[in-house]
Amino acid sequence: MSEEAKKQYSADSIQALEGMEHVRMRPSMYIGDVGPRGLHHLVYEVVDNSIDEALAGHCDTIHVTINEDNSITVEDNGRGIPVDLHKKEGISALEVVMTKIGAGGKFDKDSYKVSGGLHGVGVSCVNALSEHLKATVYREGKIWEQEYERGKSMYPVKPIGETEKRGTTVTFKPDPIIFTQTLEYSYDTLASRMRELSFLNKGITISLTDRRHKNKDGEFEGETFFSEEGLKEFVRFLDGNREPLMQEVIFFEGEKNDIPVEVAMIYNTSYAENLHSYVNNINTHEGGTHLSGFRRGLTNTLKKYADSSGMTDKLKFEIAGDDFREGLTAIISVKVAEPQFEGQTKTKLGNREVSASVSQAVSEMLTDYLEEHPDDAKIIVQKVILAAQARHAAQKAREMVQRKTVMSIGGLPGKLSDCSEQDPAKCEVFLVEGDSAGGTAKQGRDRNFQAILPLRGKILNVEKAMQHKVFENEEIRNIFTALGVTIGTEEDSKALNLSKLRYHKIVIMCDADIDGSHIATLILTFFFRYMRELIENGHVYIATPPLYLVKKGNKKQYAWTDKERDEISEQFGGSANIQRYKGLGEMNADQLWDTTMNPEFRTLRKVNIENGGEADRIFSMLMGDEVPPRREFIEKNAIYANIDA
Ligand code: 0RA
Repeated sequence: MSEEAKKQYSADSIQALEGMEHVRMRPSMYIGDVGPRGLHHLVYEVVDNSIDEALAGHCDTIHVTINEDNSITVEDNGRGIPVDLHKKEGISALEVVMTKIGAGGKFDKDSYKVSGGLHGVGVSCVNALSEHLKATVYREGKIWEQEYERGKSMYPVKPIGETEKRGTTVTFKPDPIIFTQTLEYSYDTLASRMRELSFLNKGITISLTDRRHKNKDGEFEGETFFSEEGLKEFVRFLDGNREPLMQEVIFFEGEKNDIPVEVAMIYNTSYAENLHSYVNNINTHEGGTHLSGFRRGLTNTLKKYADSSGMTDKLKFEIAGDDFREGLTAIISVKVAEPQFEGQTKTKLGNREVSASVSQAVSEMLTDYLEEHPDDAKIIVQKVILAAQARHAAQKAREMVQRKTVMSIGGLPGKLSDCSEQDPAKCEVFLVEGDSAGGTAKQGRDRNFQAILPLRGKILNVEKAMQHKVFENEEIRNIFTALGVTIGTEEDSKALNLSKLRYHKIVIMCDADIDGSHIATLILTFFFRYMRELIENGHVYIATPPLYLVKKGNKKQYAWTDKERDEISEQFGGSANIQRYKGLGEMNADQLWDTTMNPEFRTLRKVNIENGGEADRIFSMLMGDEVPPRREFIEKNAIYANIDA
């Protein structure tokens, strides 16, 4: 390097550092949080760069490895990140990509970056938040390498050998100074995202290897994901536990005003609406303009078709938007050059122009589809008519709920033992299985801020019930009124109104056995289908009562697992008296308070939906008609596996 170049090199390094330092100072601004979620986002960010290279047509295979030390390696067979001098920056392009915030891979002006992590921040962020990162580039016959410590390059990019290969390999180890909560990668979380990416980007092979664990045959655990049919397969995967109404998944793709739109959908015998939407491979949990465009396109097209078919002539009321989506499972995936994300979790697409594009694209393509598939078209219209009739009945039932609400004393259900605090942010309500446990909880609670709502045994399985049955159900009506949540507006019969939510913590408290977890799952299913925003906004929790009380002399301690039980017993010098709690009812009020309700000592598990598709599949499996997969799942007692992080 010349003196001049050296000066430039260090000047640029300093400037780059400022951006990188900022990432380290405010990591959450860039990756959302520094808990397990942020930790996993680092992987997605790196993989997204390889996906972009694949979408540009230069790469078809991506290998992701969880190494023994919980570092991650992402390897692709793309063109390799350029290593030549970046004219403006005066350093290797590779170093620019790795150390400049916002540099991304935007050399190619023609190929807009379509994928991108939740915040689309680029691999330099990952570098800044890693205690060590190594980038290796295989390109034009040579191997190049550069390493970094906490985002600072350790030496200029150097050639280290020759190769026939092409591609980029990045290995990074998240920085323990930043990720203080955990550094441990979850295989399942990564696998579910890699599977999702393979469905969203058909034709790309994505493998995941876990070098921390070997299977029986002495091989590392892992899976390879590849989808030939993309979204079509994704829909079949999501609906694996439901009964389809048609043989083939409806699929169409096209482009409108430079926005690529892909839709796969099928109707099934259930009453649930299952829409999953993606923008640039990001799951838009909160929906947005693309989703409303899809809804409008679907409604208009089906309405037109139904009217012209004459099948709806005898109907005495209007068909509503919802009716077109009952029993519909659909995935809509769009690519937007400059997406604007809004909403609580920044997963709602805000770009106004997208709505009309998607709506037009869907209308045109669905109209063609219906013309060409009259049998499917007929099935859909029949399903829609049934849905409209059921909704009509449901509306009557709902009006009854509202009237009852006004009539009962103070508007609250008689079974609710309310708390005295008035500020919802400070209030908690425990939904407790059974009247007897409800009684204990009522005695044990702190009545200042804790309310108790006992629920009778098994609550209704909403996955299998029609909407009007759900609204007629007394337990469910009690939940609505106790929480202060109302549902339904003129335009949208399922719109939630959370503005009068009476408790910011809603705690499901059930026995720590199979029955208890089944009941917890029923309640969760209800929240998932009818009050999903409560979960999304982080209001829903699961209490964790202990399994054992270990006693010896005047020493006693609770245990939540068999291992804990044995350890405590040993601490007590062995031969301790062990009481197994078969249910909440066996605990007295003090014990319940000490172990499960007292904010100082309890553990509440917050329910969150990391992956809507996965949660949807699990609920439809747990609560649907097919018994064997449900039994197997419950027996493995991993009920909350992918629902609760
Ligand atoms: C921009 C230009 C070129 C390659 C890439 C980006 C690239 C970036 C990443 C990140 C991970 N893997 C990647 N593979 C490629 C190459 C342009 C050219 O060769 O003309």
